[in-house]
Amino acid sequence: MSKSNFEKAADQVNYLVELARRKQEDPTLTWSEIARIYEARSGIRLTDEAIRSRVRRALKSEVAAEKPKEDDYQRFKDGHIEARTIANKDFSKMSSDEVLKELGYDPKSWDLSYLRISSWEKSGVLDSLYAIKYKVTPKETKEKSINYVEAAEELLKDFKPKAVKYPKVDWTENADMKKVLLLNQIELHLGKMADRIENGNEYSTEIALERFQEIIEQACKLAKSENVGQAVVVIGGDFFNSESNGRTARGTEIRNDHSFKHLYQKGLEAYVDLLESLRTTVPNVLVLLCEGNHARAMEYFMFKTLEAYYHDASGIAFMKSVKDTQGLKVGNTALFFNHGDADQKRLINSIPAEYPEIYGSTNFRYLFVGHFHKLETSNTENGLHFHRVPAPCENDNWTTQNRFGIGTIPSYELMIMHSDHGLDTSKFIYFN
Ligand SMILES: [Mn+2]
Repeated sequence: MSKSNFEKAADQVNYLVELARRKQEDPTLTWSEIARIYEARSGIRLTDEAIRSRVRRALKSEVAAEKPKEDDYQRFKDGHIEARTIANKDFSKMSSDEVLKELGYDPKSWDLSYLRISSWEKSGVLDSLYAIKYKVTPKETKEKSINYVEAAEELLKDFKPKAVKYPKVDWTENADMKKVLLLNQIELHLGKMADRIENGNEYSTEIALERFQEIIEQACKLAKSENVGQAVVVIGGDFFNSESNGRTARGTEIRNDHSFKHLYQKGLEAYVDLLESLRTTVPNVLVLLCEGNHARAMEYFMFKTLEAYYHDASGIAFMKSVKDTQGLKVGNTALFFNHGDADQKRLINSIPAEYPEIYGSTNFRYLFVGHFHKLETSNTENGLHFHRVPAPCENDNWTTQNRFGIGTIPSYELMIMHSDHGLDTSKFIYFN
């Protein structure tokens, strides 16, 4: 058997479980389509039957791993028990006494005070299983006199102040505020599709979103291991493949695999995932806009939607400027951003004119661009590092026909910039 692209066996199991979830969400998805999605990720071609049995095995192992642990059984001072378990019978059709017997309690001594049943049947490929949460109370405790202090404690134990929108942020106290994790423009081209038969590459919204998740994971891992105190997230850079009318910002017709509503929704969810993950890892997150040339309006709207979503959240800020070329000063380091589709020489020369204060008060200066989907880095004479970021997306028919980027490995570069001395760490994520 050929070697799979998965680093760990657990990654493969998780991916198979994810495929089961997709099949459940979209029953029109056939097993041979799932086999193709799996092949794109793993590099292994399987028959319909083989992928089906792998998914079934993965689901079984997941259920086994999630069976109740010791913590899921709790006996309280007053004798009542709260627990969770998994059953292969549908308790909803039974009487309380029958449920108690099934759970191993004598109905003469116990009352069933609470029961919640949720179906575990995930994909139709596994026999029905049910997650059971229950509370049983011993009969004799009812006659005991009431301890009001305990009763009050019991009442208040689940009391929580009004639900807050944002989760608790826990980062290390000693985060290094001089280190800035930079998530540059992500040329994801969400909606772009490439077909293996047509041009040798497989790309879809699903694959794009998987790659985006990988970027989130690697970014948080790097932020933790390097103890970074700040993060800069650049939104734009052809994150979307086209405007809502199915054309690029300049009018070129584009073929997408989903409608703009679907893509906007998925894109927005992906960025909320990213920002939530970063916000709980890094004390200060700054988000800025640097639009690409494919979906300028869609990217602007997404930036504004996220800004509104986070308007009263702590630890996250949105840059007021929405200019095409952005400038940011972090101590002795200057960060400039542009999509990179304008004339390169004019772009480089324009930076000190547009941002004289930032340019004149820093020693380490970087201009980050995207656009050509390949890594390019050079040091200009007047001390501005020009850096073109690579793209995590695949070539589609148009780029293949026009011979752009053939043989380029899709990738994304994570960087840590230091406020004293510029580029500190660079880590590449390769997708292939
Ligand atoms: Mn692009």
